[in-house]
Amino acid sequence: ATPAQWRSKAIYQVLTDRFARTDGSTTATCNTPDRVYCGGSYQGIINHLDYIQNMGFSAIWISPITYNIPDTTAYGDAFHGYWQQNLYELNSNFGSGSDLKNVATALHDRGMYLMVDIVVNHNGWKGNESSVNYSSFYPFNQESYYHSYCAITDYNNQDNVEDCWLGDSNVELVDLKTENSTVASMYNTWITQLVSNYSIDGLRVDTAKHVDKNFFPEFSSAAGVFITGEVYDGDPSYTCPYQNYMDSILNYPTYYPLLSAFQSTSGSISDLVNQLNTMKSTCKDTTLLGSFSENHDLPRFASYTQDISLAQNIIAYTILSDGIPIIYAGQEQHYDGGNDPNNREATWLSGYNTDSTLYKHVANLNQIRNQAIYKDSTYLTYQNWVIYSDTTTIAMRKGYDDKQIITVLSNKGASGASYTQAIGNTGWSAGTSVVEVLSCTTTSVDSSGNLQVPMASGLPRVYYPTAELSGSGICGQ
Ligand code: ABC
Ligand code: CA
Repeated sequence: ATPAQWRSKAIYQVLTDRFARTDGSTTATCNTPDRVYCGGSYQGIINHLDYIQNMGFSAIWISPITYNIPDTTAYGDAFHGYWQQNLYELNSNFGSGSDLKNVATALHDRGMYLMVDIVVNHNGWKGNESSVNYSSFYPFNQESYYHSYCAITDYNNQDNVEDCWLGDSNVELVDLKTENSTVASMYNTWITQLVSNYSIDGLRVDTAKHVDKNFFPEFSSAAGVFITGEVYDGDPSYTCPYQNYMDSILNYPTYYPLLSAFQSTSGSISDLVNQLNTMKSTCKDTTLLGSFSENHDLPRFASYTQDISLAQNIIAYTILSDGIPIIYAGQEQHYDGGNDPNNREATWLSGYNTDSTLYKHVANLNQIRNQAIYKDSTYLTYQNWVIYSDTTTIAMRKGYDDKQIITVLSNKGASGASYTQAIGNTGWSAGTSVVEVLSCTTTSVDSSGNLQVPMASGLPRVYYPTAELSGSGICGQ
């Protein structure tokens, strides 16, 4: 699928090993510090697509599918999939090739997309750099395909970041010469086949900042589908240029001020506002970036604060700002694991609770976004802008006249007071009837053109025109 097609999607991220088991168990042990395979599978994903789709998602991102280090290392098993060894074989822990094809078919039958995580920077090796047996890798089975050993020691030196190795003596991430034309063309051949064999709609490229930028244009055309790259860096001037080499990147620069703004009741809203504007002026197209507030490498939001209102606000920002929203499995259950490996909890242990506060919240937010897209697809390319902010509030508009969503967020937290916040610049004229879709309250824009927003308990408020809701099922319309 193309970038334009992906722009309208909302992605649910799963580590295949941790989302759902074939046997449907909701009690099977998965002790995250053990870092072992817990039994999640492709068939498990297929069996739980209702859980995902009923939350409003239209795509899933699964962890890497290829053959990995087969044995247990000092960092446990390769359950996450990032220790690839053979590009042309699958990791059988998750099921067979036909199971994987069935995932794509099941998704496509629902109009949903499949995004697969891939690794082109390295192969995984159990042990230190001098013990690597290059002939055990495939197809990169000779030392000459790889950079000679050096550890990444200086993230300010891009040559060091690209040419040296990630990992350590427990598990080395043996670094490919992606700048070499033979290596690049072998990767291109592989990705063309992989996308075709498994009917893949999009790719998440791991460790993109460790690969030379010039590798990506040809690789992207060989893939023929949308690509979002993991450029793990908070600086827009470092990160945004990657969008000139691939369709999209994960929005790490927004992640940090977004987390800071909402992780406590004293977080800085102005830093978030500034970064929103910086991203618009620095990145080629913010409406294609992957927006997230959690992933498998970061501490869960609830590990910083258990405040449920703050969690609802950061999720509302993630889904209703520019870009393709990504929610990491377990976020909807308010999971609170800290750093890797604690942030990789099994989703099944929640019992897939569809009554949880955040499950319903994510569903409501995806539903209003999907409605706005359905009513006017240019909603997606309209760039979100800040119409009001103060030390605890950020209000944003996204969407053209009369089809816009107005989002009002607060970091006052669940014990925040009740008060009325007047918001101007909504684009709505006096008397326009709008619905606050999270509480299903109908209100009218006041005679001076302001929206009088009843704030309470630090909850987010999301407004959409009443006239555009009919037939949607939203708030009983
Ligand atoms: C294993 C163990 C861990 C143990 C570790 C040493 O080894 O499980 O418990 O601590 C996979 C597995 C991991 C595994 C690693 C290594 O492999 O999932 O469990 O850890 O064996 C991607 C994936 C990630 C994956 C890999 C490797 C890459 O999403 O899941 O890990 O294929 C770097 C990479 C990034 C990578 C990330 C984990 O590490 O660039 O691709 N993610 C700075 C650097 C970043 C760096 C980050 C974290 O630190 O700039 O490049 O990411 O180390 C901001 C700055 C940022 C800065 C952050 C911290 O602060 O702007 O630049 O990031 O303000
Ligand atoms: Ca590299």
